[in-house]
This record gives sequence, C-alpha cells and structure tokens, in this order.
Amino acid sequence: MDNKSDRKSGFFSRLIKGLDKARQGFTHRVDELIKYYREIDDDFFDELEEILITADVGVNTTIEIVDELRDLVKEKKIGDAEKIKSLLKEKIISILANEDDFELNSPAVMLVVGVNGVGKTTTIGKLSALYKGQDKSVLMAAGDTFRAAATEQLQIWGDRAKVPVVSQKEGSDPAAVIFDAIQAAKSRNIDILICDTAGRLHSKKNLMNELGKIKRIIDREYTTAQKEVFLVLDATTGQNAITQAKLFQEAVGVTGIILTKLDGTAKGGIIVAIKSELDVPIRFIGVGEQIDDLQPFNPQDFVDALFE
Ligand SMILES: Nc1nc2c(ncn2[C@@H]2O[C@H](COP(=O)(O)OP(=O)(O)OP(=O)(O)O)[C@@H](O)[C@H]2O)c(=O)[nH]1
Ligand SMILES: [Mg+2]
Repeated sequence: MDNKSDRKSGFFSRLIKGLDKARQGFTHRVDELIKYYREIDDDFFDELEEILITADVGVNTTIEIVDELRDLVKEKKIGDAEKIKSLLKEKIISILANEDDFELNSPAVMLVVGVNGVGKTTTIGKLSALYKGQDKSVLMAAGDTFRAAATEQLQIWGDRAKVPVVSQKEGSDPAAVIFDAIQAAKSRNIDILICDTAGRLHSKKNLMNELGKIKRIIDREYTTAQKEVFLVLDATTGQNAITQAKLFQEAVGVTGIILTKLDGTAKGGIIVAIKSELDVPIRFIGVGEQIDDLQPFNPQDFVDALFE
C-alpha cells in the first residue's frame, strides 16, 4: 500500500471531521440556498451575503466576494445557482492562498505567541510531534514562567512527543529561559527549537514589550537560524482575532498564523477574514485536541473539506 497517500487520506479525513461544525454553519447553508433558489437573482445574493457574514467571513471580505460573484454571473451569463458553488470555492481558495510554500530549514526557531488560552502550548506539543515524525530533532523552551503549571503542561507534551524541554523555575525571566534554550539547541545540534510563551492580553503594553525582548534575544543569539514568530489565534473568538493579530504584529512582527479550534466553531469563515484582512500567511490549523490534530494549512484541501 502506498504509505504517503495513506497518510494523506488520514489527514484529509481528520480535516473533514474537524470541520463538521463549520460545514453545518456555513457550507450546508450555502447548499440549502442553492437548492432553494436554483436561479440566481438579487435576493439570492442578499442571502448569500448574510450566510457569509454570519459565518464570520467579515463584512469587507463578504462584500468583496459577493461583488465578484455578481460580476462573474453577469459576465458569463450564469443562471444556474449550482454553478455559483464552484465559483465561490475558487474565490475562497484564491483568498486563502499563500504567496509562498512554507519551508523550514534547520536550524529553526519558532516563537509561539498569543492571548491566554488560545492553544499555544497544545500547538507546540502537536508541532513537536509533527516534526519528530519527519525525523527532525526538536527542543522545547518553557518560556511561560508566569503560570505555575505551565512548565509541567509543556513537559507532558514533551513526554508525549518524546522531545526534551528546557525550563527554569517559576517566576524566572522568560528571556533567560529562551537564551538557555538557544545555547542548548546549538550545542545539541537541534533542528527546531520551539518556544512557548505566557498568554498575554494584546492590550497590555508591558507584556507585549516583554515579547519584543525575547524576540531580540533570539535575533541576537541565533543569527544562523530561520526565525518564525507564530501567532496562535482561536477560531472560536471571531472577529476579535483580527484585532489581536494587528497588535501582536506591531509588537513582535508575526511571520505566520496558526488557527486553532476550527473543530469548535460553526463559523469557519473566520479563516477567510483573517487571511484577507491581515497580510500574514496561515501556516497551520488545529482541528482537535489530540496530538495529530494539527495540519499544515493547505487552502485547496481546506476548502474541499469545508464544501464536502
Ligand atoms: N477543540 C480544540 N481544542 C484545542 C485546540 N487547540 C487547543 N485546544 C484546547 O484549548 C485549551 C487551551 O490550550 P493551551 O494549549 O493550554 O492554551 P495556551 O494558549 O497555551 O494557554 P495559556 O498558556 O494559558 O495562555 C486546552 O483545553 C486545549 O486542549 C484545537 O485545535 N481544538
Ligand atoms: Mg500555555
């Protein structure tokens, strides 16, 4: 049996399962609309607009999508509502497409940031397992020294993924933990160092400055490494995710977004709003709490699964 396509199909079925709720709240409603109307008129577009906005696609992006579909329908003299579906799929794929394919070269450092509870630590566990599975050596840095149980939680993921963790005692300077971890990564020839950080409100200036300091340590201490700053956003928080992203972007410069808890929302459209309103690529998506519920983001697969 072909292993690669096997794994791929396993990936895809997890994605389909993870998007169950989003399909109910979004694409199944589009299907119903198409069935009901059969022929396209102004009311059809009004209702499509409402579905997209309710699904968290965001007002600006919804207007952009619907206007383009309107033009296409006129231009190509499309009367059949069923045809709208493939046009809508294509349009969403084109919005979601990244300019580049994500490639990770060794050595690499990933700094993982975001507000409280979005899934940073869990995602780091999943990322570690993902790269371990690709025969990369991984090291985790317990940069959340703020919460008593944070290091233990990361250690549990370290045990699961069979990846070592560099940590210091609670209350230590997170920048010092990251500094230590970089020295360890260098001396052990680690491919990928993944740094956890404490969740922080994007509106708290001093905490955001602390991230800036960590970022400067990484830049200064690990000049040879590929540096990524991943912002974790929780898909269930809706449009607030956009505000968070803008403030983290200002404070540390985000190189990629990891969108978690897509399995927990009927409003899967938030991914479209994030991609169209922010100039940052989406790199990974979280579709569950298990260790293999993180996937590299692929717009085509995502939209196929959403419209399954
Ligand atoms: N359903 C679902 N739950 C997730 C996903 N990712 C994370 N979670 C859950 O979200 C909760 C918070 O996850 P953590 O990893 O502790 O979040 P964090 O950002 O590290 O939190 P702080 O360190 O407190 O800021 C946990 O219960 C995770 O299991 C996901 O993709 N899907
Ligand atoms: Mg955490």
